[in-house]
Amino acid sequence: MFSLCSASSAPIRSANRLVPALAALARFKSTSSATSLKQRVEELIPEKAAEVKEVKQKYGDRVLGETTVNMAYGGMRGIKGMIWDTSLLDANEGIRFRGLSIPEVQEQLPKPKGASETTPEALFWLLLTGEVPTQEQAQSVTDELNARASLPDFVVDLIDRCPSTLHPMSQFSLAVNALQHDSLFAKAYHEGINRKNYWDPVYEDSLNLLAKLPLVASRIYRNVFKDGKHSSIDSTKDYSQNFANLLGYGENNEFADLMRLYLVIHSDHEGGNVSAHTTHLVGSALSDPYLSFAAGLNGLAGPLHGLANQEVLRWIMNMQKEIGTETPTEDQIRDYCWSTLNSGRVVPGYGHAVLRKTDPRYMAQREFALKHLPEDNLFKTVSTLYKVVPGVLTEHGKTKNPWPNVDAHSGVLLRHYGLVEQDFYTVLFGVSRAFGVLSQLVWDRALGFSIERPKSLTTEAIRKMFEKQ
Ligand code: CMX
Repeated sequence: MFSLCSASSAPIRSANRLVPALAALARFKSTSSATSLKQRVEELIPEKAAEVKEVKQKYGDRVLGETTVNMAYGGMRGIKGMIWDTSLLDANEGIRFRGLSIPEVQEQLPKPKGASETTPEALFWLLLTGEVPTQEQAQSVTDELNARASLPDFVVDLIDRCPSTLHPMSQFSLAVNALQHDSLFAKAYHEGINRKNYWDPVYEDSLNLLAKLPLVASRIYRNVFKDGKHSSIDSTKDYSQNFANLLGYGENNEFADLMRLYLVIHSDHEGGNVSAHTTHLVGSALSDPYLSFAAGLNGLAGPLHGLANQEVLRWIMNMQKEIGTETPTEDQIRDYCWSTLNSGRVVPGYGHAVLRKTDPRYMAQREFALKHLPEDNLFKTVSTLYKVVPGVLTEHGKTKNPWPNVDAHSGVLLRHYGLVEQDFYTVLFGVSRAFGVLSQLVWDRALGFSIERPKSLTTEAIRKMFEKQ
């Protein structure tokens, strides 16, 4: 499956335009009869290691790009300096998971019986192997996760003792750090595991962590916003249905489908974004998956990253309140955008560091809304924003990308089904993000990636460097 021709480059792109999609997608079919994900990953490791060795031998000295002084000051934007095999972001096309676009993932990956959307379990198989799983393979991941879904008593106690005024993301990060108590990688390292085998306990920790996340997240939700009563995992249901049940919205099949969609599309966005890069960076010091992911969550909690989804809804609702209508006109929205920009704030949910077109994750959510809630007033406002904001931001002239990102749409969907507590939204993003960053973390250790240590400079050093010339 892994070939020198990167899983996320030319062939599938040309499949969109030139050759029949089915022929191109055949390469995503597994050639293995492995029924367990771990078995399949183990089969693939030598193949992938050989591929990396070959690439390093052939192209190791080639230059990937230049680094300018502005890039160093500008958040390292555009510097190519990291390997992230699970997904690749194209500025115009958006994200591809192992080469598959979001619509292709929705179409190709198996869905549970009665569901309209594919699952994060099926996506996890794709992210880890580069192969579209069969129904049975996806189900095997569901079964594995259900079997591992329980929390140690002290973690339950820890979450229950958090004041409801502590932000849900802080509680989430706290609980994930506490789960580190049972890290198999940390234990194996302490006992002197051979570095060739690092990936094995990292895989186990990752599965255990993924399995526990809905219990942690829903416990926080029900403690902070509801009655503090909790239910348990139903081993006959998929991850998203269970998560919907735990949150208290499981009776609504549309909400379970929304969870499936949400958890799939927020999972991975190549390696340079704050939550992915942080997880990868901390993991490179051989911190275990719990510590690495908790670090990533702390980055996701920033308002320029994952917290933007709560900011978007707050901003829209303030706008509705200030204007005095649930369905403001285009002119009213335009004026409100300008007042936000003129007061030195960003329009949340718009712009992106890499993307230069509308985020396909936004479009996937918009399509869900058009299908299930076309008459929702908040959705109508989100649609009007889509008409107005790009023009305003273009006229404003600062942002390189005036188009909406994923966070511009998620809140309106959650709110429609009654999940109105905005402060919880980034926790949902975090549960999803775990699928992406943990699958790459398994490969980081399987391929023996180095501890990260880029070079930094002082301003004075830069000045001297060029004054000399
Ligand atoms: N509203 C107002 N100004 C914006 C803007 C927006 N939505 N997006 C970018 N800009 C401004 C930047 O603040 C920057 O201004 P300065 O030069 O004064 O610093 C300028 O435009 C250039 O920025 P950029 O190169 O286009 O974008 P960046 O890579 O610096 O930042 C992002 C990307 C997402 C942080 C930015 O677009 C932003 O703040 N958007 C709003 C918050 C948001 O939606 N975040 C979620 C992103 C998705 C995610 O990670 O979850």
